[in-house]
Amino acid sequence: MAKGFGARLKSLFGIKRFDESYFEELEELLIEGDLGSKLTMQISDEVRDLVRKKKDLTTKDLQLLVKEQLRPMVHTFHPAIDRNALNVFLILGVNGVGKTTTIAKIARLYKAQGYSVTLAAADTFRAAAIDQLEVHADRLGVRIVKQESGSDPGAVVFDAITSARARGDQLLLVDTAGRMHNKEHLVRELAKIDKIVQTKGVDPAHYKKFLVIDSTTGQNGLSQATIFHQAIRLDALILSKYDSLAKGGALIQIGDSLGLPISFVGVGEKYGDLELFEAEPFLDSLVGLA
Ligand SMILES: Nc1nc2c(ncn2[C@@H]2O[C@H](COP(=O)(O)OP(=O)(O)OP(=O)(O)O)[C@@H](O)[C@H]2O)c(=O)[nH]1
Ligand SMILES: [Mg+2]
Repeated sequence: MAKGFGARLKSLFGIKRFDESYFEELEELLIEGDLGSKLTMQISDEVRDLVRKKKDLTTKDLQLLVKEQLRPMVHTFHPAIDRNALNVFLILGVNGVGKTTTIAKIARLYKAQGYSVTLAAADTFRAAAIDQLEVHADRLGVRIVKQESGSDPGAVVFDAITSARARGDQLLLVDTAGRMHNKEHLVRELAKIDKIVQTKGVDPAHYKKFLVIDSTTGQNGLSQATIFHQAIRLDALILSKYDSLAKGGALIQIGDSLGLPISFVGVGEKYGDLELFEAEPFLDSLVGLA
């Protein structure tokens, strides 16, 4: 959903001629906004209802109505870190979505809160991926555990957990590959990493799996997310590149279809460009209220 969606919704709501073409235009806009046909019809029906019931309907009444329809579909998860244990965050996503950048941002966030953070370079598929993570680790002053490119990502994670524990670290952020020879290979690798974290006895309460979704991805984001969720039960989503043309409707659909909350939002390329996800401002900007 382009940023213009809220503005277009608002201008459509400014029209007071509620004839059939009005509802056609509304439905078209909602579909284009990636809200899906079911939700589109639901919202359109609610608007029809409100138009019948309420005289002197304002633009704001209509924006609030759409927001109320969307609210039950948006959930928030702000991960808490147990200072007395090793917490492991696995960061997943297809290539280029912003995994490595997001890891650096999360590392900075928790380091600033006084936690000791280590990065694990488990994207061993691409040589440059390890170097990229190392550059971030150096700049941020956090430790990195790595092996040679092409080595087994599971072995990197195994070592990283062992050494992070030995040092008494509180947060281990695991970078993973988004690209593999094929989908089956990727799914197998991820399942293996997941198994190793469990075998190492990391308490499920301290182990969270995040899928990074590029906010400019439309409908195919849902099929991507479904593959990851099936391979390795996800805990939450991270929206990256929300400063670009965000597809808000698609993001709502992904979260709702998979029953996943949203944790963080990336709003730029700098380390400080990470926000905790909040439903209210997200929904306000979506319907043009903010
Ligand atoms: N504008 C903007 N750009 C971002 C954001 N997050 C990441 N990027 C950019 O997206 C590009 C890809 O980011 P990476 O962190 O390398 O993505 P990745 O998922 O690790 O990529 P692979 O390792 O190749 O799979 C980089 O140019 C980042 O600067 C964001 O929140 N906003
Ligand atoms: Mg990367």
